[in-house]
Amino acid sequence: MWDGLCLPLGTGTGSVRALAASMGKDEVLRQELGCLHDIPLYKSFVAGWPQVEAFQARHDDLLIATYPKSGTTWLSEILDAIYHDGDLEKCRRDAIYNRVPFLEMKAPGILSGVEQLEKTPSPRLVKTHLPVHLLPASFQEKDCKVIYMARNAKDVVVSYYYFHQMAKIHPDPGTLSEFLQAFMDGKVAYGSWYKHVKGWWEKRHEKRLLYLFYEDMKKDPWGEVQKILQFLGKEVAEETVARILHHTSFQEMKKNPTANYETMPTTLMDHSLSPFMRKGISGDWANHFTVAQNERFDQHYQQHMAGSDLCFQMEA
Ligand code: A3P
Ligand code: EST
Repeated sequence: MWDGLCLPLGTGTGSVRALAASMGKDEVLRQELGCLHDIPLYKSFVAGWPQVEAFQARHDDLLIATYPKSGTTWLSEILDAIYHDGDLEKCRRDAIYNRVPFLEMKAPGILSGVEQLEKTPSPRLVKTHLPVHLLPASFQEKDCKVIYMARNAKDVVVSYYYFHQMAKIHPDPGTLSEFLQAFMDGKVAYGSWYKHVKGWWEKRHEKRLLYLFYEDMKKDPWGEVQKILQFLGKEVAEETVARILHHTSFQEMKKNPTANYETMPTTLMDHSLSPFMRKGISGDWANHFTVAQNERFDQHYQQHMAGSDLCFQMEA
């Protein structure tokens, strides 16, 4: 199956749906996770790991690193718009998952992230959810810039729960209570949120790493985009920044088929179960956690964040 026909999942590719239907979806749908070193991960991604480990980064690659459901797509859309100087036609040239290839992505019948990246001209934007200790060596060797975006654990776990329902590569998440336990135990794809956010936080003083927070981006998108521009060494006119912020607002991205993942085959992502662009707010966890769940989560959180100066805004 790995040698099967390989095509990018494009927005305008009529064959994609037929391909998805015929590609042996049972091989990826609702499977147990495999294991990549110390983290649980989709078995198909684990199978593609040798190519990821050997990936050749280029000096002018920009890596977008996140724990899943932390605003990856939002940050990707912002960066693609910055890279195209706010030209929105160019931003609509393809789906976000093709404009910003997903490094470790591998699934039967479609181009892997590495294969997509090899075909992408520089300067490339690269998406990853890998924890810092599993990053392929060439990103360090080539001294690539990295933007990490973190989001508070409670909103991540709720968003991840809905994502498990709609993105069928994930195992069945069960009840929210069961999923909360799996998340706290690090038994979800990409492993422990705590280790992920803290691992990248330890690198925050490196000159070529910018550590951002979803909650700051919600509260002050203008200020956060200025931080990004300064980090990239780019100057952009104020009206261009305003256009980029409008284009990347939740409401605009939700209705934009090149940003909202609706071009993915429904066999892989079923937006009728939960849309990819779900709520886009901070503090939604409070609509989902019971008082008892919140107390248990807080206790666990304090144990696992003890001694760290990494702080999150949990409230809206
Ligand atoms: P919710 O499920 O809480 O709504 P990722 O891209 O890392 O998978 O993250 C997805 C989360 O980011 C989802 O959170 C999604 O709604 C939110 N998101 C996507 N675009 C956004 C935007 N423009 N503004 C705010 N949140 C956004
Ligand atoms: C999309 C966004 C994301 O942040 C993580 C993942 C993990 C699994 C991915 C899915 C996704 C997009 C759709 C797939 C899936 C693996 C197979 C499927 O084709 C790429």
